[in-house]
Amino acid sequence: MMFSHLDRYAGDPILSLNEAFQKDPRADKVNLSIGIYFDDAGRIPVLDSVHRAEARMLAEAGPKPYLPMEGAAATRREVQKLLFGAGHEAVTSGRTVTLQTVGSSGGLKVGADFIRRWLPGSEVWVSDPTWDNHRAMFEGAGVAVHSYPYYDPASGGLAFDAMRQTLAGLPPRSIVLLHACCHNPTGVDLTPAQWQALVPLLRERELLPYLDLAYQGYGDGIAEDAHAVRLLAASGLSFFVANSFSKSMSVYGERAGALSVVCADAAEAALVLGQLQATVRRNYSSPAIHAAGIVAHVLGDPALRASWEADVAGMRTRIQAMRRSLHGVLSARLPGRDFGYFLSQRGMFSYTGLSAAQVDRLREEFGVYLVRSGRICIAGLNTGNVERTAAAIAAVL
Ligand code: KET
Repeated sequence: MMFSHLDRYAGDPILSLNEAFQKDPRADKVNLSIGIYFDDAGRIPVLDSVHRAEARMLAEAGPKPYLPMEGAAATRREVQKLLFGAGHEAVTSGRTVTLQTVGSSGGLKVGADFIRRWLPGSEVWVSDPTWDNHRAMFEGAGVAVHSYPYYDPASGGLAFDAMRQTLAGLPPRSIVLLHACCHNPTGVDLTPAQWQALVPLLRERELLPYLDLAYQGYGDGIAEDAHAVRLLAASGLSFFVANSFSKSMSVYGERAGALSVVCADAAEAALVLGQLQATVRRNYSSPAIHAAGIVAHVLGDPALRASWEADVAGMRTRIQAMRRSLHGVLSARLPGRDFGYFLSQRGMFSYTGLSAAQVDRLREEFGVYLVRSGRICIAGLNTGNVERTAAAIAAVL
């Protein structure tokens, strides 16, 4: 018996719930658990741009060698343009390195391993609350994780002063994990003015920001949602950014993502690239060639790019419409309560303030699945289920 001493894995709070949903036999069940965009018919869309990119790749029938550790050159170039904007000094100067990674999760973990090895005294501060896996990944890399105040339950908004106060007291070279847009799980983002106000603080305290950009395009727009990335790059700070195409291209299982590190100059960037390559080699050796092709074609071909941008706008607009419907039904049913947060929170998620017991009731009595923190994935709502889902939420509130 080699393994009988193992702790039983309790399961992941998000992924296990999604599995439980699949097994639920009720026809009218509603999946608001995992961060996946479903269309109005409740399906994961196949974007036309992605489909056409894949058709080209199939027609080309190219060989499938190993990619380099850092991924495909064309993909990395397109990611840089997407994140920083064409011609940004941080890119043209050569002081930014970008690796195509195995989803943004792969990028986050490679970055975490790199920090553990090369900034061994640094600890990570994540927002309270954050995506559960942030803590797990950094702790898994051997980096201690703490939190800074972020969500203000009283207002359903941002506790910005408390956040700033905590950040102002951190030791130099602490890593500050920030959601670049569409905060998961709360939907509460910093305004451009608040991002601007963070810059001098990050600089004075010598903090190292680590941006997670998993929902680009779901907030205000593709370029707009890169605001924080471009602001930090223009400010001259060094920072990390892990970005995902899972949601923005609806390619979850392809594992398409990237990790970029903005450095002081090109010489430093070359050192960083080398050690990131070494980190990748030790983890998964090299990323996926199919994901590389999708991203490079969709971003690099003007026609596919235009089609993709229109699809992202469509996904964003549909989510906003669902926010309005949810707000409308709940406000009508419970007139004494303020549900304005559904309208001000952005991206795929909102924090409902529902307790774990209320979440359990929603699942058991109404077949409505959401994470026990009270996070709701708005993209699981559609014109066919939003009214009864809102009614169910009103019933347990
Ligand atoms: N960052 C954030 C903030 C995030 O919400 C996810 C996924 C990822 C990174 C990972 O993305 P990827 O590029 O596919 O590795 N979040 C959803 C799914 C999950 O938990 O894995 C979710 O929160 O439901």
